[in-house]
Amino acid sequence: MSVEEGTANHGRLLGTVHGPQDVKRMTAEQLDILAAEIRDFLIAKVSRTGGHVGPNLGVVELTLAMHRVFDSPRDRLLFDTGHQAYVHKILTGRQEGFDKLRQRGGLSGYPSQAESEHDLIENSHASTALSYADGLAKAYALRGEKRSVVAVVGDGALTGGMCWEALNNIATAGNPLVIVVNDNGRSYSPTIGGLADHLSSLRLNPGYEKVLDTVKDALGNTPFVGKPMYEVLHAVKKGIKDAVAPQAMFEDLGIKYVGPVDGHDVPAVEAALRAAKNFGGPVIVHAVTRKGYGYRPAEDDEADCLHGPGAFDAETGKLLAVPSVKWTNVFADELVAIADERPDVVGITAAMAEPTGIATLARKYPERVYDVGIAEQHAATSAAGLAMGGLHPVVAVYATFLNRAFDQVLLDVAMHKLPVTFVLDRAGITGPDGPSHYGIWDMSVFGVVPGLRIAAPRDSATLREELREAVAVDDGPTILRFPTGTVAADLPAVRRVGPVDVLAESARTDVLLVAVGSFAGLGVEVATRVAEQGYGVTVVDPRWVRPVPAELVELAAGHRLVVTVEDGVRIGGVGSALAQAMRDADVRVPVKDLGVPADWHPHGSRAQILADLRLTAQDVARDVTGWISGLDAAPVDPAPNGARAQS
Ligand SMILES: Cc1ncc(C[n+]2csc(CCOP(=O)(O)OP(=O)(O)O)c2C)c(N)n1
Repeated sequence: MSVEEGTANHGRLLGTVHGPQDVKRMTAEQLDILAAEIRDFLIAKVSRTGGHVGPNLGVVELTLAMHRVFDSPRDRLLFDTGHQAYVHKILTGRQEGFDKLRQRGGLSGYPSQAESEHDLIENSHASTALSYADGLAKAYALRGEKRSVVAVVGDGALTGGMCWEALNNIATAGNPLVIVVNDNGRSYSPTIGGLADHLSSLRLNPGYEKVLDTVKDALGNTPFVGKPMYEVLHAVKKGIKDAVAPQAMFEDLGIKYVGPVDGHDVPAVEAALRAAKNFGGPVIVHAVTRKGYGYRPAEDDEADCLHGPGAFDAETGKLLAVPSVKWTNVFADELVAIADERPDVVGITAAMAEPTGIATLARKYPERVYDVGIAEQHAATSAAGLAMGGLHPVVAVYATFLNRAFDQVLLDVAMHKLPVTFVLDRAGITGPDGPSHYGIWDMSVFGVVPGLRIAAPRDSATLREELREAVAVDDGPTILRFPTGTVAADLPAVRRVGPVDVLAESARTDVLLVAVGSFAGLGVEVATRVAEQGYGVTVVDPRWVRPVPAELVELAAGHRLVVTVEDGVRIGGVGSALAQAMRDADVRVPVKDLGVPADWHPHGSRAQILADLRLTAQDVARDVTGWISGLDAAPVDPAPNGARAQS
């Protein structure tokens, strides 16, 4: 379908859909037209706002069938990760909201209880839906409620270990529950072998050849992933059971398997879902879909089928934003430069090679990069093993996703004093993806890990420098964290004290402003504004924020007020750690720590959210001026004329 063909439908049927009941009434022909209109709608709207267009184009028919067979919200439809719930939103009365998708005050990019009674899981971290489903099914069984629980999970999300923990429990509990595997072949994983086992029961199914062709087409173009999975499927088809090692797993678990069905054939999916619904126990429905289906630029996009682009041209699928040098690019290029010099340096990604920049290393040194699937915990402990084996792994993940691997970083890596560098992209307030995607916990959570060093670069020069310092550490783990978007212009230091960069100073030493990472530029601007009120501000970038540099404590002792500003939660953050270090050293200078309150901050642009949190140069300058002038006014100095005049 081209965009023009789609627009010819004018969305007439879609305009009549206000809730799932309107879809239940439709004929097969109407459903075909509706599916085309939904694709049109998705492309038109998401091309303006940016968002997860590819995954949603792939689940149009699947979602239609789910809403026809089940009765949401009484029956519970759960979307793993939740990035593929746009069609569900469209069918549950939220079409108007798409004009402000992922924007401040507009629709969330994930399911949201505040938006609709049809939504339940808000967490955008993958591989959780089956565990929620297990719990819900148990609760309904115990309470005697007859409600279906349906979880949609992608083949990518199935690479996460939680899914397998859940399956184990779902099978044991035996409660009625439908697991829809949305298999678009866009990830590979060891778990695919488990799924493929069930294909063996399909050799007698006449539709199998057709579905297999679809799979082959979809997978053939997928570089890392496609081949092994296709080979497994093919081996099953030929009856080479040995090719799929965990053959007995699902049988032993006792989870019924239906499929594979063509996920773009509404009647076929409906039939499978009805069979699953009536079975009375846990059932896996294996639907084969194509990511980006029906929109050529997405289907043809080799990188990620337009998984989650920014605003794009609806005709061509090309991004509208002018390319800029991003933090990720600087990291990716420097990592390759380091890898050129250090054959022991290897990269790990948890299913995000392109977005984290590890793909750049993989293109040059494919044998030195490991894509572990959506398995951050495994990534950390596998990195521990690599380090034990004499290599220096660089694990590149989004800051929000490393939270999962806390125990692995703490005990498997740090307790063994292993040299592993964790590179956290999208640290701090990120924006449109909302509360579960913010990378605001890392400095607090990982700050408690003994022997772990954390660096927060402020620009491309310090990113390159600190990455080199990190991979030079050979007696423990390091974290390097930087935000999303365009990298800040280089901000050279005026001098360096130990690891600490002094970015600005004046004759007066009223305030020590500790500007962490990307807030360095803000710090310098604050100093200029506060200087206009007659106060002198020394602005420092600690570069390495954990452990707290002794030099930072010494600098603090030479000022009347210390102010910290960081792109992370205040509790346990850099400010609080510095205050503790100062107490330990008996440095009695007041500390004000600015950062992100520990709360659920709604989606919006990064700039809007920072403004809401009063983390702008103007607000910080106003606060700092107020605090330092307050110190002058306070009767703390018993000496006559102790109060300073404001100049
Ligand atoms: C714990 C975690 N790690 C990484 C991600 C980033 N992520 C979002 S969607 C996705 C791929 C999901 O693939 P799949 O489940 O097959 O869904 P598809 O987009 O193909 O429909 C990844 C890696 C995440 N959401 N959660």
